Amino acid sequence: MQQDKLKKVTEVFEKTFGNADGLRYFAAPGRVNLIGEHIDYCGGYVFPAALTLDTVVAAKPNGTRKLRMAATTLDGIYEADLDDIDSAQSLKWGNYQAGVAKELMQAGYKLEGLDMVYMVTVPFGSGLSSSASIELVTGIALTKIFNGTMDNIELAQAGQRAENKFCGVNCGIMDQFASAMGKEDHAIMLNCATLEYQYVPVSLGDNVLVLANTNKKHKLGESKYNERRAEVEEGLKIMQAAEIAEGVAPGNVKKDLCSYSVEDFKKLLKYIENPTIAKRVEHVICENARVKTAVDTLKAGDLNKFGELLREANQSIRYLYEATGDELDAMFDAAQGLDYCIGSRMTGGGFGGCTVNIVNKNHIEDFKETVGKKYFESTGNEALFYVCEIGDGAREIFLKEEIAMNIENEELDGIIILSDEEGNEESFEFVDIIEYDGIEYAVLLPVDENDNDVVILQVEDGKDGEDESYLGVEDPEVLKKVFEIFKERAKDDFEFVD
Ligand code: GAF
Repeated sequence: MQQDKLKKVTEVFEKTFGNADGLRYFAAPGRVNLIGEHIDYCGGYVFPAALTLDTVVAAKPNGTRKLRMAATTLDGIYEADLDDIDSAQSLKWGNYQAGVAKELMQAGYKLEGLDMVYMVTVPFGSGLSSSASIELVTGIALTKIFNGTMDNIELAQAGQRAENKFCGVNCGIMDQFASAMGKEDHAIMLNCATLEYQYVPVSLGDNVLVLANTNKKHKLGESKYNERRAEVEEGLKIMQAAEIAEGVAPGNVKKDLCSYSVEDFKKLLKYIENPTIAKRVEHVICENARVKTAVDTLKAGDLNKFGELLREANQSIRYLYEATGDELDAMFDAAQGLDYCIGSRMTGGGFGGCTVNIVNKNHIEDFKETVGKKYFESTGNEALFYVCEIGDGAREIFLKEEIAMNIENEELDGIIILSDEEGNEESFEFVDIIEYDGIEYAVLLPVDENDNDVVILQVEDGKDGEDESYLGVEDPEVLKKVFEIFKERAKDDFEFVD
């Protein structure tokens, strides 16, 4: 639960930096990519979703010129001097944050020193973008605290630049975009050439997504990631030269590998002499086409076909792009032939990390046991499994606090008079109880027809015979969600105006 994470970062903040008054809290998620691998840097379509595994930060200005960073799972404080930010490049932990700070300063932000405590629940090196979640949470904390105006897409771009320039990983935009723009229960179909995107509900019927972690750490900088990028850049040059050889004017050649269709590829393949480059190009162009089909298939609810496309995508990244490795291959193989798993593929940068699997919800334990056992037999490694929940993108989070109020009717029915801190009273009518995320919320509508205020209160069960109590809800995300559920339920009884 998010509230537990806030409690934890607050405790560590107090121990590490002292007084926690005025702390602000931010969160940014990791991501799973459902399909469209290694094509974000080729102008392709990708289909990631944000996870509820995330990085949460508690932050507060410290009156110095230093970013002082601690983490709930690390000892010590890591410092980055805003006036000598490049020296933070050598930090073992904290360099992603410093890279983002540098990008923001270059964009004109007047940053000041900040004390920050991080809690990262995205497993490191698992291919689930812990680094993007750290970049985005740092970006949103710095911009919100120092009165910034960057929107989440600009923050994603700043995060990507930080990773490319400061941390030396030549990644595309997918991970940062998913972390910035994720939406609960939806995946994002993103055109990486234009950054146009659409949210697509991940409706899997009786199935859930299960992530299977190989426990083989994938570290992009040390992997063959940059080598693959260089290979596809060479592939693009060859395709462009091939177009010219076929009579296209030099100014009219395509700018991205993903602008070529599968038919273009078949026609121009004869110009690619190096078989390795030919395989890389084939993966990129066919994967891009596959994403579009997969998204249509998911929208149409054909889950078996969607699962089939996931398997195809895995084999493409395995045999054509060669970005998996023994552990990921063993994990994928272990999930084949199980009638309760209709799709499986590696996800993320590869060379270790996780597979994502579509598993019947009544067979999650069978899946873990069978796949874990087979994987152990092949590799000698223990697998880890997470049932994947799709959450929201980078945001500030607010502590729930008791608001000043006076509920005349303890039972919460009939007319309820609420008064604010100034003693102004208003009459509300209790109309519904909504359950969201395991918590009950009471919805109150104003009695006065000219008043548009809606009150949403969290219902706390009374302990030891005490009456239940009602708390104000400050988290705007929760208020939005509860109100949406209420609107949907009450649409026949009330007229809602925007
Ligand atoms: C990593 C990179 F960071 C992404 O940009 C993307 O290229 C991915 O690998 C492969 O699809 O996560």
